[in-house]
Amino acid sequence: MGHYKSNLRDIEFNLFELLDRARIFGTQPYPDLDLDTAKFILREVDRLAREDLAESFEEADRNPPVYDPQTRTVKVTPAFAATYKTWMEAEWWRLRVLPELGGTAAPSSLNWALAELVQGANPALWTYVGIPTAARVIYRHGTERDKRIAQIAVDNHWGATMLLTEPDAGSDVGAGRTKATPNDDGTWNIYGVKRFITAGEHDLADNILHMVLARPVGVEGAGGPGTKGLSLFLVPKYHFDLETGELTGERNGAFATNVEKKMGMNVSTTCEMTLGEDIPARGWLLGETHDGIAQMFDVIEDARMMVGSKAIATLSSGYLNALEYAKQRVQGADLAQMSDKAAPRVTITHHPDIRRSLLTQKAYAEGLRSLILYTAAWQDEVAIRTAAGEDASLAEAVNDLLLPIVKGYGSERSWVLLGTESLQTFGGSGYLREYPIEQYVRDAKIDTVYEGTTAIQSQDLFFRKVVRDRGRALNHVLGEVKALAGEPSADLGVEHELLGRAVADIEAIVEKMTADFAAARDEAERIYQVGLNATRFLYALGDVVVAWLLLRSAHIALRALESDPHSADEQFYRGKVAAARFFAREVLPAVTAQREAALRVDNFVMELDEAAF
Ligand code: ST9
Repeated sequence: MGHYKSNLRDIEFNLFELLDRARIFGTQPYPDLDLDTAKFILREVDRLAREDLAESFEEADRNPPVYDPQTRTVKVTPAFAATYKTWMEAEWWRLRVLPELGGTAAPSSLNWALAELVQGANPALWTYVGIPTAARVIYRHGTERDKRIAQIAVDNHWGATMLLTEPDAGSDVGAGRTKATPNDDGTWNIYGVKRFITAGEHDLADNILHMVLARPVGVEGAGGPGTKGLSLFLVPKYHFDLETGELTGERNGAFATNVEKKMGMNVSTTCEMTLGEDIPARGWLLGETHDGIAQMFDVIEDARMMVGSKAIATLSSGYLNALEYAKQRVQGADLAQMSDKAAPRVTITHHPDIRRSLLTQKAYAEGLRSLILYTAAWQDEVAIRTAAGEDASLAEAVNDLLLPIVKGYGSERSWVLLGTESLQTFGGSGYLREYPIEQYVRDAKIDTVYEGTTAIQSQDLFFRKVVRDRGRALNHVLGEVKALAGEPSADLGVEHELLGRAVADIEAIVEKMTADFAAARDEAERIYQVGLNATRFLYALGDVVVAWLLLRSAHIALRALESDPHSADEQFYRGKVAAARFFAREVLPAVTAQREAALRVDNFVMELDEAAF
């Protein structure tokens, strides 16, 4: 048996019972994908993930890619190369490719459900299959020439990367110094060093298309300071014929000059890329417009979703591995017989703290899955409304609001719980390489860091998704939460009350942060108080949205149990109710504590002399 334990039943519950996705298949803009086919794909990818894609998980970790500084090339271990080939040949990745480029239009919700299965089985695999996203962004923003490049890249299964980060420009992308100068033939030469570039060099694909942020020099109206002065260039590893797509055999000047040694995600190459050092690095300006950061954010939004999806995929498998272990591991007597030294030993699932831990893992894993698929359902809504020529602005705003929660809150909760609960359930064995959990913990830590750290997600959430949006999306979501909290419920009355209180807590935190933000106009230092509360707000809002989704799920489960109390799904539904009840009772009261802490925030932390730290 492989390491990966998927939860297809819960994925289907979310898609078809909670989010009512069945109704969107076979209709615009997904006319070619009916519901039966979608369900078949889910089952097929689930099987493929568990039986095939998971196979190289451990070997690829123990045998990281080998970098040769002479040739500046990388060889990926054959076991992982075989996994990559299996996924590419299965062709399911084409569900993410635009129909204009030969793909099949599929709802985001289906695609992110599939992403969970793939990333749960082999978390690094997705980082090598960036081309559907890259091609979509290139097609959307590009000229006819760029659209052709996107087509060539898809047809030839090229790799794709995003080159933002530099040694002195991490979170602060606008500090980037990579430069671009125009050539007479319409191409550009790029010069600079990029760092932490995922899949920057490897031997899995014939070519790699780098999406590079660089600052044009000597060009009127472009190249100013900060992110707004950056433009986006398409820079291939190998030159190719724009007509036929065939590689010319000529190497372009974008080379990996180092591959990092890391804590986890070992098979995913993290490269230093040097451009234009010994031979020119030539590329094209995407869309012939100097709008690089906005274009790149089209990629980043997808990648942030990807990171959240990877994190929860790992947490879910971590939980299910821990559950299996706990059901078999005999240790200690039942607590109720603790004074009887001769009492029979029991499996650890009998112990209260293990039950607390397992339900914590279950509630978060399932709640975070709901959060991701709920977000994806808003992405479906954007596509459906746009195709119908209707206003999609609310759907866009809600998706934007949820993205930093998916990425920031999702990755933090997953990484922490994998360490404190999933690994802990195994006791000392969790620390051993014999079980997959230690690798899960190592592989998951990066999720809180790359694609914008948690601090960046918190700031994005408050400044951009709440303040700049004037609270429209937040009020919409909180309005839905309040509506459920206000409904009387015989079964979940206490939980509704707790949810109602937690929404009020969120509103109080937002009020305090908004007041500080407004006061900062006259008193600049007041903005520090917003900064001090930003991560707290991200986590608290995440907990409230997850509690709401779990409670909605619990109501569906209660209705199902009422209509057929002894169905094959009885325990599944009872588990849904238990997860919601547990989460509301255990987690939501902590939101009240966060409110108290948030309201007390002043500037003393900022005024402390550095020497006192
Ligand atoms: C990385 C790689 O970490 C991780 C690898 C993951 C695996 C990837 C897969 C393999 C690669 C494949 C590549 C291709 C395909 C990808 C497929 C993925 C599956 N929403 O607030 P301002 C824009 S990479 C939308 O003033 P500052 C907007 O245009 C490194 N747009 O910011 C805005 O203008 P306006 C990851 C946004 O103060 C403009 O930016 N690095 C958003 O200038 C300026 O905004 C990071 O993620 C948004 N949320 O700059 C960087 N925010 O306002 C983290 C901004 O007019 N740092 N824009 O609309 C940040 O995000 C900073 O906040 C900052 C600040 C750079 C934006």
